[in-house]
Amino acid sequence: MMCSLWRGFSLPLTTSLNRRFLKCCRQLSRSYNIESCIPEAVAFQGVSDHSGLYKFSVNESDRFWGAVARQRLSWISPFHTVQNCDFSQGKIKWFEGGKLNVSVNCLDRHVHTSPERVALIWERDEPGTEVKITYRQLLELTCRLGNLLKRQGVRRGDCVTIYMPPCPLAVASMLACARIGAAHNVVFAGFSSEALADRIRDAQSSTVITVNQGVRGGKVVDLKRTVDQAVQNCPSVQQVLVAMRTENTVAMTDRDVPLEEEMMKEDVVCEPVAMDSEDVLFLLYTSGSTGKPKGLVHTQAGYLLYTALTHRYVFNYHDRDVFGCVADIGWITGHSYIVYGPLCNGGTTVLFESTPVYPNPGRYWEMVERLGINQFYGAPTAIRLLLKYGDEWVQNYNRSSLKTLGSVGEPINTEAWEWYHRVVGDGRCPVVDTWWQTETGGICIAPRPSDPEAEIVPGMAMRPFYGIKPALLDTEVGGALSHSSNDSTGALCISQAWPGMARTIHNHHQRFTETYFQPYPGYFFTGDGAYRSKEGYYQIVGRLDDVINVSGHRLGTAELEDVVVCVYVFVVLKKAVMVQEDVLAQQLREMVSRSIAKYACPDFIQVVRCLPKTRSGKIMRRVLRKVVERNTDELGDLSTLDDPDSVHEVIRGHQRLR
Ligand code: 6R9
Repeated sequence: MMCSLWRGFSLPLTTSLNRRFLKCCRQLSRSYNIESCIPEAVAFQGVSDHSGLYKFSVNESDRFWGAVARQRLSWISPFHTVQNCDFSQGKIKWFEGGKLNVSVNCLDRHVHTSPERVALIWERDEPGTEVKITYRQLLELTCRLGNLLKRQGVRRGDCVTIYMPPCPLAVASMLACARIGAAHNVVFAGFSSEALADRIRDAQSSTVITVNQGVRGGKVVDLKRTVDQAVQNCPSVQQVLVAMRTENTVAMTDRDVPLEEEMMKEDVVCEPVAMDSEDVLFLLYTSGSTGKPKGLVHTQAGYLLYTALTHRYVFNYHDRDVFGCVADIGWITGHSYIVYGPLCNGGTTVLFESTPVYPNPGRYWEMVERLGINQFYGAPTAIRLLLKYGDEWVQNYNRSSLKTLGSVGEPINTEAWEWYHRVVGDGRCPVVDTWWQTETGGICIAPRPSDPEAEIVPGMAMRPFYGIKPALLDTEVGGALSHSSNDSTGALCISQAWPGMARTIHNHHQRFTETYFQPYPGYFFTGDGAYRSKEGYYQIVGRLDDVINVSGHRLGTAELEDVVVCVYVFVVLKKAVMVQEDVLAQQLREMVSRSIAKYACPDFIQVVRCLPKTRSGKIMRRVLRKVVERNTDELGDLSTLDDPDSVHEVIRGHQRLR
């Protein structure tokens, strides 16, 4: 029974159950047409063209978001106030008075119209073994899990920790929480037991959901064992639900509950709870540059609306497209663009379990061909890695299904952008470089949020999404001066609220206001620096805490990274490149003085095998800086570090160089 659940999801569904089921859905859903677009929603308000619509969305944000929320979401009862926000207190509330259930919006209403449409394609580690789950099946799994959670004592307002790789039961677990009114706290299944324990303790979870083992890049990982170690130090945990990803048995204690076995005993109908718009949907921990990880809080209606809308318009997603976001569900990208945005839109979304180089560097593109992926969304770090292996790995596969290529997580340097566009997209797919954060909930700046024909400049995030009003503030004078003209640089802030933004840091509202609203009063501060071009397009120049000062000139890291990585340069060479270090150093110095300026020339150049990166692929620059400053006792929070050896190697190499 367990295996069939993982392999084929061939759950029996009797006609009578089916009827009950649909009746339940019908009561909850209103007619919904994914093809209807925003301009129609606000057309009655006299707006017809795209730039007019953007202006309307920021100038008349209540009318804009009110109309879109009524059109796009199914409400159990309507909201009375569109927004009630005050940045000075960090108060953000949207759609007050409204009641809805997120799982109904993501599942039931699509089951009502097209039950056999594929919701999830689970791209398992071994190529060619994918599993497809329809909306009907996903609703069934969600309901059974919801009932199981209730039987295990999970109540509305509780927070369930999910420690699972991307798989249908992980998505069903998230939606089951939403269905019964619990919050979820997904922890990336690559985190150590200490990092997991920290997050479970902070969230005060009584229930953890995990799998016996994970499978990634041909390797089996004992996830349940990590959970066992973690919960030893988590007194709040009363039970661990264990799904079987592999057939290997694991030791079970009194606390452990065999998930598939128990959920199969449950009913396939689970009454959705009517949630207030501002009830918590999930916590997601993200590490700051100092201090403990922050549990950012997202709520129901605003988050769902914002992810659905950005998913539809930034990627130009259309009904029946196959959306392939290769992030992990443990990051905000996975939450917003694998789960909530695509499912709210009734889309088909891919869950990628493997790595970009398993079993070989053609994996992504072989998958694109086999699954017919239309929108591919990945990270610059993977693009840079694949570029090193050469074009053939891409060209071996048919990529004609691709329509849009997305990038997220870091600035995408020109070489990677150009390769992605020319080689992967055959020069015919727009590359959308999407800027956003865990804190923003969804994409805020992207090339084509409103106009599928708009110009795209390589390496620029370009334009704000509907309702997003960016501002560049002067970092030197404490934000007193705001740059309103074009061709200027500053701290990237957002000057009015949008529905997708985080509401607080779990249990630390003061830290929330201090971090995001106090640095520039009246604005949400992103922590990133940006440049606004003469044409008014935005380019992200990297984290402000990464800004480096060379001979009195402020340099954003992205600017330098276009050529090399930093002024103390760490160089990672392409595979099979053999070069003497001093020759390389000379060449790099010449490149920098030619492309940027003489003053930017690096003093030290260190060749390394790899850079210390977070598990989501961001370079941990603060760690590099500490190494260079010889402050290796103060490396800070390393819980997100992917490969601990990388730091030791960098330290050893640095010592050799001095
Ligand atoms: C979605 C995500 C957020 C930080 C953000 C910025 C960097 C993300 C970017 C980008 C340049 C882009 N970032 N997208 N920088 N261009 N397109 O990654 O969320 O993990 O919270 O990271 O990532 O520095 O502030 P999160």
